[in-house]
Amino acid sequence: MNLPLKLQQMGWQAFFQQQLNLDEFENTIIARVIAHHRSVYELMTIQGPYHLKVSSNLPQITIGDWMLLDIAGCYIRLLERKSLFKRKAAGNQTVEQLIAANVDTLIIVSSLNQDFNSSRIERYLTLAYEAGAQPLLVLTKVDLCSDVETFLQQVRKIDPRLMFEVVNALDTSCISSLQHWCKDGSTIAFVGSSGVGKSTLVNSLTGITGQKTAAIRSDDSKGRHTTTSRSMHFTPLGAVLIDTPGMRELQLTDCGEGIRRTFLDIELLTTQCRFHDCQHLAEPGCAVQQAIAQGELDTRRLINYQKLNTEQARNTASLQERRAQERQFSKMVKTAKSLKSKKML
Ligand SMILES: Nc1nc2c(ncn2[C@@H]2O[C@H](COP(=O)(O)OP(=O)(O)OP(=O)(O)O)[C@@H](O)[C@H]2O)c(=O)[nH]1
Ligand SMILES: [Mg+2]
Ligand SMILES: [Zn+2]
Repeated sequence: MNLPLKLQQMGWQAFFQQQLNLDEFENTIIARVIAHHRSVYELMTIQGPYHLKVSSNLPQITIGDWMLLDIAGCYIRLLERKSLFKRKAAGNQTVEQLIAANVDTLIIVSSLNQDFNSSRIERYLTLAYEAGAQPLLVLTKVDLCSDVETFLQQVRKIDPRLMFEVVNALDTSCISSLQHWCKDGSTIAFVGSSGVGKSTLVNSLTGITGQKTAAIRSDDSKGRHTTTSRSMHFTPLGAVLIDTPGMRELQLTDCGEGIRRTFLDIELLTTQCRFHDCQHLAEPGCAVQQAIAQGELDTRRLINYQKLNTEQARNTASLQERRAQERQFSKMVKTAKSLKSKKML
């Protein structure tokens, strides 16, 4: 895309516009975060690229965020987010990591090969609903698949209303079905395991081979983690694309609502169980077990529902505990500072 870009080509929408007063609109620089490096945020503005140094004085900022800068390029404030993706950061510590902000559509990419995994798709769906983004499942490598229907049967079991597209990501004519999602001003993020074709899709939709791609391992269809950081791309269609690295670990926190929406069928069944505290194991009058016995619900789906619920509850609880500890610590520091300033320490 030729620079400079118009605000709309950067994903600007009325939701953000209405957060600015006239003075701000005339006297500030509107910037979008297009990449987050260790020490600097890369920004895009209508005047071209900008940089902002990462500092502990700034709030948590992530790719996709909108912010206002003064004429000198100094940070003023972050605009309210339309949507926010986050996860528990990988590793043992319970800290939240922001993945992307202001995403309208989350494209969940899965290959039509050994990578396909219904439980992983449900995990991403939970993330999309929790964040407030529209999910779209894109099934790649149709050109290498001899039995698409078997995969589609599994997709329908996840949710018969789930929107999906089947594509060869390397074939630009084949991805035309994705073009109506790529409307002016909309922001689309791609997520999915390594090697499923996220960067290939971004290249095909932007019309340039800007993103490096690499062949997957032939023995188990696993990718090689070719993309290592999140990046934003502007398209001639008007949409803004966010490419992400294949995440090894996507642990959920604070995702109760997302789980409810992803597993609406199970949630509805649980209301019909005879006992209100039914664990859906072997209790009499359990509507969930009855649906399994009648072939209307997969045991796999129930197990994943319970697993994600337990995981998000555990992570949310330890996150709250950590926040409480941090609040207590900062209170202690404040008290110590004020005592010191009064020369009492
Ligand atoms: N035949 C075929 N190959 C594809 C398709 N989509 C992607 N590929 C190939 O699959 C390999 C992996 O694609 P990438 O786009 O690098 O995958 P990625 O999801 O970005 O992977 P990471 O960056 O590691 O997360 C590349 O060799 C692509 O050419 C497809 O629809 N058909
Ligand atoms: Mg990639
Ligand atoms: Zn039950």
